[in-house]
Amino acid sequence: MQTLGEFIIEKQKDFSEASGELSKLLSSIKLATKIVNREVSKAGITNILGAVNQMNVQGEQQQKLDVFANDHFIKALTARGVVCGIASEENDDFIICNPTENSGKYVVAIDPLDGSSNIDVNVSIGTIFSIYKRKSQLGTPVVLDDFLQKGTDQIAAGYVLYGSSSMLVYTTGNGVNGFTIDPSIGTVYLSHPDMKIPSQGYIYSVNEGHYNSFSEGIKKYIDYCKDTTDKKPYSARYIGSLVADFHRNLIKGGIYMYPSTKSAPNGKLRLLYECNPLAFIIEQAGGKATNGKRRILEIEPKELHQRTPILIGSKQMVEKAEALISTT
Ligand code: P6P
Repeated sequence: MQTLGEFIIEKQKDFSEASGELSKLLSSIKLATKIVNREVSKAGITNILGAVNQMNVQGEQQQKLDVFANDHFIKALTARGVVCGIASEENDDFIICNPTENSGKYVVAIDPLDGSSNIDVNVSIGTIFSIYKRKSQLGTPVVLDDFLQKGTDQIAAGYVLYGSSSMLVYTTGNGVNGFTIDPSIGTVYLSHPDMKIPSQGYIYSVNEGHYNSFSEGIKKYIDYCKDTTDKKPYSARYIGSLVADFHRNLIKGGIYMYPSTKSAPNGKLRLLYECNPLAFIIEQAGGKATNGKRRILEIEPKELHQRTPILIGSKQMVEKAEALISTT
């Protein structure tokens, strides 16, 4: 089986102007993935469980593994000199990498450990990342505008799922490929080449505890999912861990929704380092991602941690939801 390292080198030939910097960046993500995976897989037996007494920019209790993951992804991304700036869910402001040279060609937006509230109950969690070319001049410090680029401008995007087996899934705009970590030797193998999401699925993922505060259109779609008069019944599957729900839907078909609610009018999920990278991946896999009215990748970012409602998954399911939303 081909390793991730061999795959990155082979695919580098797809980019005639490739100077190897994106390959170096992807390899740094591979390194951080293996380090975080090792800690996540033994979280139960080290003192890394539980929360540190800090709150992150989201006002959420930071879990120790959050901090560990954030530190190691930032360290790995900074070490190779190809990244000039990082926007992380765990940091209020963006990070300037290598401020003396500012030579990095890329910026990265990352959620180092999404779903971390699930750590203590042993539910799969994930890392989500998005890669852009900087807009500002090489040699100058990275600026906010380098991060506020539309999702359509992403160079690459991916996620890591720390689960029963841990996987790295990513795209550079030429399809989606999944790699599985062999923990016994730490090698990462191409296990899911050219991933495609079924255009129709029978799984819907949404926190129905918020049902009463959803819009009429979202309620209509959820009622449609439950309706069995003239269609096969759907299954409700909601793990409460975005990467786990997303990955299952990518493989089996399905739709994940985090709509706006009365208390969260822009939804809960972040545009830069959750919705845009997953939207890039799902479109490359033949699926669709929208805020209910607009393609996620077309949304113009205004700030680092801005939220957006999201419906993402099988094309026909997302389109059915959009059609019902448009009638209200
Ligand atoms: P709720 C985890 O905090 C997360 O960001 C996603 O991983 C997950 O899908 C969602 O929030 C769960 O949110 O409001 O349903 O508990």
